[in-house]
Amino acid sequence: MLIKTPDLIKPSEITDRQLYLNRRKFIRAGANLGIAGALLNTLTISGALAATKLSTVKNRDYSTDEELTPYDAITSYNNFYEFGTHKSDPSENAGKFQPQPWSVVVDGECMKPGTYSYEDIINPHQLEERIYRLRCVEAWSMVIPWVGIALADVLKRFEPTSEAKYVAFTTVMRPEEMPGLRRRVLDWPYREGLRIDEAMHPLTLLTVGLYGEVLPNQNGAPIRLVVPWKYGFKSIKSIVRIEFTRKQPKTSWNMSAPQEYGFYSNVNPEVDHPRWSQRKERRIGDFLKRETLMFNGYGEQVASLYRGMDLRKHY
Ligand SMILES: Nc1nc2c(c(=O)[nH]1)N[C@H]1C(S)=C(S)[C@@H](COP(=O)(O)O)O[C@H]1N2
Ligand SMILES: [Mo]
Repeated sequence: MLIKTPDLIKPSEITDRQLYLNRRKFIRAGANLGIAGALLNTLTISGALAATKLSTVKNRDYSTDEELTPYDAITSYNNFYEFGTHKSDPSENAGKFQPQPWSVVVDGECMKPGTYSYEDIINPHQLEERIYRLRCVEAWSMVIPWVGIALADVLKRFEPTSEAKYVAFTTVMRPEEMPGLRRRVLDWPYREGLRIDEAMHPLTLLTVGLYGEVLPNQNGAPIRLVVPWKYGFKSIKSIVRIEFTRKQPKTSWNMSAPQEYGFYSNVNPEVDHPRWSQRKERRIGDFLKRETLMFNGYGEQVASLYRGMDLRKHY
């Protein structure tokens, strides 16, 4: 099987792959224009390294069939404040970031705490493709073909105890590679958390790729969370710590503006953000707005998690 992580690729191969991708792009363009491949060798190698292909099985049960947001939009219109607060900052500033080698500290209420490498956590044979809607709290949305593993399958291996009521996640903090950390727009490191049943829900994905290739740095390489029924900020990027806790953990946006961002942050068109409505959203690429769906359209699967809870209070 042809699965490689970036640290296993020799520089010679990277060059070949970049050339291959450039050629593929060029051939596509050339085919339309009716020109031959004679110019191919003059192409220059530029830009970020090409991504590595991942072999996956598509999970149709957990995929929407809506039109995919183009790769270029998903990878150039980002929120990743460690690289800057403008949507174009992450793709422009994340080139220095080193996502390999990688390790994650697992601690708190579990029987198997420790420091685990990327390879310990991600079994390439378990990778699935899942096409999810992502709804940002800023009222835009995308449809993204993620590659990942159900978070539950990863967490179970650490054997959480009965005291594990929540799971807390932390993003890496590398000022040398992440220029956005210089400004204290948030109380770094970026932190997020889920209740244990949310973390164990089969829709919750530990994500390592998109469009069948490893995650670009700006999308949270090498490991990020994706929780499709919650606002995008719950989907924490570049995770270096997973802690099982008894108490509800602190989360970055809640600490920064508690009246605007709650712990749950389920997509909810009925509960406005104090400064704007959440009733509608603009799908990136669309002209007209569309209605936002309760739980981002995943209500059938997740509504039962919140039975009996006042979702205006627990926003
Ligand atoms: N560490 C970290 N994770 C983060 C963010 C961030 O600024 N830092 N932004 C969040 C927000 S607001 C959104 S909408 C999604 C965006 O993910 P994408 O850029 O892959 O679309 O990432 C989330 N995860
Ligand atoms: Mo967001």
